Amino acid sequence: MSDTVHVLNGPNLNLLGTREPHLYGSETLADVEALCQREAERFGFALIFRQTNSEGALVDLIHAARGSFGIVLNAGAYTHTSVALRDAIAAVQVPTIEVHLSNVFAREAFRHHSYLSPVAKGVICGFGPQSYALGIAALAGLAA
Ligand code: CA2
Repeated sequence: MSDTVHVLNGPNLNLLGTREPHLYGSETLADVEALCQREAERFGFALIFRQTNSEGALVDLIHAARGSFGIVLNAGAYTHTSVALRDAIAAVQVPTIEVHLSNVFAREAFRHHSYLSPVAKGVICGFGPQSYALGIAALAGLAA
């Protein structure tokens, strides 16, 4: 439990690799999971990797991460809208790294604001699937 990292994915990320490759690349969510599995093993973490399209279910997945080592969270569009997710992150008191595949600051203005960043340990964006690997490495760095 305390050596487990939860990688949580929000809406539409199940479509990765099937549409909009110019924005999100050609790797699928299964490819991202495999990358996270390799990175987690490198640091001796157990990995729980989940995706949901539902805001409430994502709140439940954050609650389920209570007592774990950390969370790597790509909340997708809920990043820019959800007070519920922000409150869940603050409530569980688990170090949470907010990640994005794309550089949200190079995109539309509405993507520049995140409700989650103020309660996240840190934010990584713009590196494609590598953002997730960097998120896991960042959590591992907290132990050092
Ligand atoms: O860059 C990211 O990782 C985002 O979190 C992705 C979200 C977007 O709303 C955020 O602003 C930035 C969108 C995820 C949608 O994923 C798709 C993947 C393939 C095809 C269509 C959507």
